[in-house]
Amino acid sequence: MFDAFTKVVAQADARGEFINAGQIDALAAMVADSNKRLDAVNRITSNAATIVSSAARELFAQQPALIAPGGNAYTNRRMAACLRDMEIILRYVTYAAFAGDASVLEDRCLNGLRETYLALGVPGASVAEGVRKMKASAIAIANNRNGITPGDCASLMSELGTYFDRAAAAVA
Ligand code: PEB
Repeated sequence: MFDAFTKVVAQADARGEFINAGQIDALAAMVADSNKRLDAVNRITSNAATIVSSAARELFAQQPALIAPGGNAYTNRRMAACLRDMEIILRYVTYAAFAGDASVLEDRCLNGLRETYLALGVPGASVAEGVRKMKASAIAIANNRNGITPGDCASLMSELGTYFDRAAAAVA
């Protein structure tokens, strides 16, 4: 598991090189904006239940077969497993955003997840759609400018988006 710093160290070491100026600039920019990153992680974390439940509600409204008899989320047990899976994925996305690196998400959550879903008969494309719905609401919450001094969060929000995109792509 890497963060943005240890990733740069590992890459430099693999080449036997010193850390170059471009890498230092990129990390310096990340540090300069770190309050935004921590705020965004805090906002998503404190709204996790809302993000999961509203994404799930939208998913089931759009794909009602999932919760009809015979659907993969039918029965309370499978519904609970589904909500839990969405929460797990969101939790790892917040770790990746916190660390500024996707490796924790890739290694501990997404690795093998497609195969797990195939074996269980969980429809990966539907999970991916749920992840995209969480992406929309998490970014809306993290990027909400009401009541704060608005700054430029464009690159942070697009970085955040890439973690959701990785999760969706891993299971679709
Ligand atoms: C992954 N999900 C399920 C299982 C596992 C995971 C390992 C099997 C064991 C169990 O039921 O607990 N676990 C989960 C995960 C990590 C992990 C992400 C990462 C570290 O350890 N069904 C749907 C929806 C979707 C869904 C599309 C969006 O119709 C999910 C939610 N996952 C779902 C369901 C099950 C499941 C299990 C319904 C239960 C399947 C079953 O038992 O038939």
